[in-house]
Amino acid sequence: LKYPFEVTPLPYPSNSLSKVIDEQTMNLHHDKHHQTYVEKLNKEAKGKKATLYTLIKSASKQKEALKNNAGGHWNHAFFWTVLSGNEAHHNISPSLEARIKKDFGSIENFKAQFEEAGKNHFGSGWVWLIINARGQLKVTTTPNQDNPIMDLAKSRGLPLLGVDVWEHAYYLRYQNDRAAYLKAVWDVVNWSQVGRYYEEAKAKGYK
Ligand code: MN3
Repeated sequence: LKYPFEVTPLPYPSNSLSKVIDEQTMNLHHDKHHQTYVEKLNKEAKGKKATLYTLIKSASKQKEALKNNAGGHWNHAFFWTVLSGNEAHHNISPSLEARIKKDFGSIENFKAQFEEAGKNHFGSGWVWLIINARGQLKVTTTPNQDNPIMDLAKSRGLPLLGVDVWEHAYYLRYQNDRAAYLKAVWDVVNWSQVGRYYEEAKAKGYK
């Protein structure tokens, strides 16, 4: 992805996650919030030839506004792909399940750690499942629109799953109850896609 950047349509109807995330939230989130990050990113990135991934990876060298909006674009584009209302996408692949059990003890422990990290993250940000350069799965959070690919992240690696914990992601239905949103979101995680990101990361040497 390079300048000019654009928001692609959601990969599913905006009401298809409604058992967990209501249609209005999805429409506002995709059509307004994500769109605004992309518009601001295009102002900041005008004339630059670098890919979105390169801009993000070198975040510490970028202007604050470019970093924030590049992260906003990457994070949201990623987020849409790791959600699905389709039950055919809700099973964890055997290889990823085995890895999660190895690194977290059990799926339940992993989910509890992920929810706890997201709940305790102060202010706006994201909670992630990443695979780091040593091939370990880790749960981490990032502030604002930072992400674990950025060179300035406290815990770096490739994201396999990311959940937006900005209030705009959950406020209409869950109000201030971020914990309830995080507990509910498992019902719409696209584990098929998360499993593909895991296989892609292994193919890149993260194992
Ligand atoms: Mn958001």
